[in-house]
Amino acid sequence: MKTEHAPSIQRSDYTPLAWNVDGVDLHFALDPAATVVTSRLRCSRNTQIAPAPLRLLGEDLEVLGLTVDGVEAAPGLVTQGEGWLEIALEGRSAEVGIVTRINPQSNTSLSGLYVSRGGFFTQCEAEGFRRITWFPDRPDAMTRFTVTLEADAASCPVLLSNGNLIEQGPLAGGRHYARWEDPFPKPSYLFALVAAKLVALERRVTTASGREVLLQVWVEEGNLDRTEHAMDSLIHSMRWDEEVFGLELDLDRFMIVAVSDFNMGAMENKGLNIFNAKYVLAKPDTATDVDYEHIESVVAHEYFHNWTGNRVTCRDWFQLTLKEGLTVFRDQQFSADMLAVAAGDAGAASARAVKRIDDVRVLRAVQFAEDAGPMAHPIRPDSYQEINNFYTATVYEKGAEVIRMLHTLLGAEGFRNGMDLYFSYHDGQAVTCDDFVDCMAEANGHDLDQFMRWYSQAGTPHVKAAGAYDAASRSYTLMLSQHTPPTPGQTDKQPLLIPVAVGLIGPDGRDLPLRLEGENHAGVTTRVLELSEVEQSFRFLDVAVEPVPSVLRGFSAPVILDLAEDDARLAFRMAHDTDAFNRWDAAQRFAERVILVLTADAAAGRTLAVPADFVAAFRALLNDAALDPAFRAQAMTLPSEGYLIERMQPADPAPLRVALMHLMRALGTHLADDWLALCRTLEVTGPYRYHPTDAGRRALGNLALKYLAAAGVPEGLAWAQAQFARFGNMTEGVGALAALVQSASPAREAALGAFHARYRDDALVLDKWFALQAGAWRWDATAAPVLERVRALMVDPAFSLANPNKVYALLGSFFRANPAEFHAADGSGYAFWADQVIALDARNPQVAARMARSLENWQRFTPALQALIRVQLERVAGATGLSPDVTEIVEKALA
Ligand code: 0A1
Ligand code: ZN
Repeated sequence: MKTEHAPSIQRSDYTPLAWNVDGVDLHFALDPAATVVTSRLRCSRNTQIAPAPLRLLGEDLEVLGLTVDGVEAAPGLVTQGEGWLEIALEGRSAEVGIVTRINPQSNTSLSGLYVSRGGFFTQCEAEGFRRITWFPDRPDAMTRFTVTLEADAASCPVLLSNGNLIEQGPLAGGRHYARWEDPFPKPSYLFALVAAKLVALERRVTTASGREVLLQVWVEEGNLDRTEHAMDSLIHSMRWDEEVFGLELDLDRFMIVAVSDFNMGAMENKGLNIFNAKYVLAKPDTATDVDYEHIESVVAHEYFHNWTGNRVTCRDWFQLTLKEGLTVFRDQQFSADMLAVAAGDAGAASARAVKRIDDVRVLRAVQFAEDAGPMAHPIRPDSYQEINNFYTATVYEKGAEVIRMLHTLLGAEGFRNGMDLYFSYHDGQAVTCDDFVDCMAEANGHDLDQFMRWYSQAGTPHVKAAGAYDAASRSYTLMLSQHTPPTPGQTDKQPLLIPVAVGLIGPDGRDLPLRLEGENHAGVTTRVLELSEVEQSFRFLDVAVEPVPSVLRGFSAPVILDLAEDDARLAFRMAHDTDAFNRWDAAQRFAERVILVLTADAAAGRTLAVPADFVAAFRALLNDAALDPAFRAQAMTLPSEGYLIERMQPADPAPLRVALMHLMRALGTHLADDWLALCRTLEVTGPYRYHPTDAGRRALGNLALKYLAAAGVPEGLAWAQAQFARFGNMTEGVGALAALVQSASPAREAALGAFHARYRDDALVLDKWFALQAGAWRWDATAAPVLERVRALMVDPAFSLANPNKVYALLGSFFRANPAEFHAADGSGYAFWADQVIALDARNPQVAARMARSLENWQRFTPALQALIRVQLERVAGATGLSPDVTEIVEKALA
């Protein structure tokens, strides 16, 4: 454990390295309790700056030896402090030798070298390498690595590291070794090793330039039949990056390894990507369509990092969005293209919109909340206490939106030119966000100075839109204004450059051609306006009739759009907006309005009534067979509770839940015949395939069951039970189970029991079982609080606080996906939260901090809830030996 109050690290404090490590030879004598790491660093002085000692970083290391140029380092040469060690090296170059001993088996933080199910694995981003050996563990220290692994041959027959295998063989005492050499200099955060009992699915493919490369997906033996989809995803990613960005795999071998214990999704270590097993393993019987989709995008994400992250990396961790925002944007584009191609010409636009909706849902529910709370930070933060706390939705998802805006402003070709210039200037370097945007500006002759404010300003901007039609001059004026609310440490906000895509819809539901004042060309029906001032108006000419504006099409900027629209207008756009994203958004806005009114009525004890107009508009969507089922499923899924809580002032989860249950029941009851008829048209025949058309049908069918089950419609419940009894793939199985769990049906418990019996030995499938129960609503008013179930599940033999996936499935779902139960009026959820955060922190601070964040926006809630939360936040803040990770979260929450 580090110091109790971690100091804040400032972006402005960056200083270059005094010594480069040109090469490192690492030798690992692997042993679960006592691994000896021998390291030889070939150092050369950075002659550009004033002489200074070599500074190495280390954590929880036992030093067995330290030499300089082969001679034991004299004590006077070495100075040591908390987490660092400096060696006063002479001359222009030196070789430093260090031997350390570490205990991987007792490493429960899953950062550094650790043991999982008998194998050795590493996780070095962001600062895990310093838990392996002393090193300049920062991303601008780029080094050529040669790695020798030595381990017991029986328990660890497979020995992997980055780059190329150059030698391997047996050793005495039942041990063996392998030597790997990575031809590319890299920062230590991209180092990886794996020593375990694994098998691989292999493919040989030829790259665009004609090189044959070996691809491997390594898993435990029993999981080999679940690797095909990850391999296909990898091959598709390779092809896409060649075609879209001209980027080719630069290694002879590319490996993916699945591990059961992993804090995050996956890690892009050079040539040796290590994945949370959840994002590798899939077969129809165990993985849902959504799992297949996630695997495809995570495999792509890690693969794309090979160029955006690895070949060009970050100068310091403040630049994290340089690699993450860009790589998320790339994986989003890849997934959209994959969906569009599979959907064919007729379905491509809808398929792309469905993907965009998915991404925006996450952004609005998670990132907007982050931007409105105590952890709000710009996509390029100015300071942090613990870097692990900054792998955030802001850095990743808002960062991707910022890249998307560049793509929108510069066009696909201009963006590609900027990327080409970026690689031509910076390949092999550790650079900054400014370097990236400068390349975009230079390649396009575009001034992006104002655009850079997106990198430095936190908070979600509000864009207000208001239109006025002038029949006499046949013109329509759209007034746009922007305002970004203050965030911690940033009270004054400057106007941003915001691309606002706009269309005007005529009374017949068709888009009108657009001609902006001062411009000649007419004909386009969606126009990207550049809002750069606090307030600006845009005048459209030759507008024959009063139009309905459709603003922020495709969600062209990560902002909150304030546009006054009455119910009739929302219903009109819900039925006619030609921009599929905005059509969905109109449905969401209408639903949000209805839900917030119902919530206020519930809080005041008034009778709840769902407006007939809303039900009619909803019914029209449900029955619009011309619409792609995947889109219909999106449009009829209500806004998430997390998002709605952000829209309430103050947030009160109990009446919100009452409102949501009432609305689900009403839509299930009033539209029961429509839902049942829909179910009959949606069945997918033939063997399971992961395909957007089939997935869309299954998603809509499962949604129909959810409404029917919520309303207790007997035929709907019977349908769910029948589907559950004979499900042929996990999407149908979990869909039916979810519908039963979200109902008052007595069949609920039997289904949960049957599911457990069938999958008791399958950890990943059981995660779904844990998550469903932790996220369950109480449809039966006599049922016990969900917290009781969560407590009971914690003692289930399949549950373990040591496994992050289990923690996220059970505790994460309860804290984040079940606000009404978690925020119970007696405060029991909060006391439980504090107990778990403290218990987790002792073993895994990163996981504990992620759980701790579920209460960071506590000041949104009612005064009564706030008072209860404060007590628990203070209890956690006062716990002894608290990690810097959790300390930063709770201190910022309480500040
Ligand atoms: N760079 C990885 C995610 C990752 C980040 C941090 C980790 O440990 C603290 C682990 C993985 C990615 O973007 O996929
Ligand atoms: Zn990433």
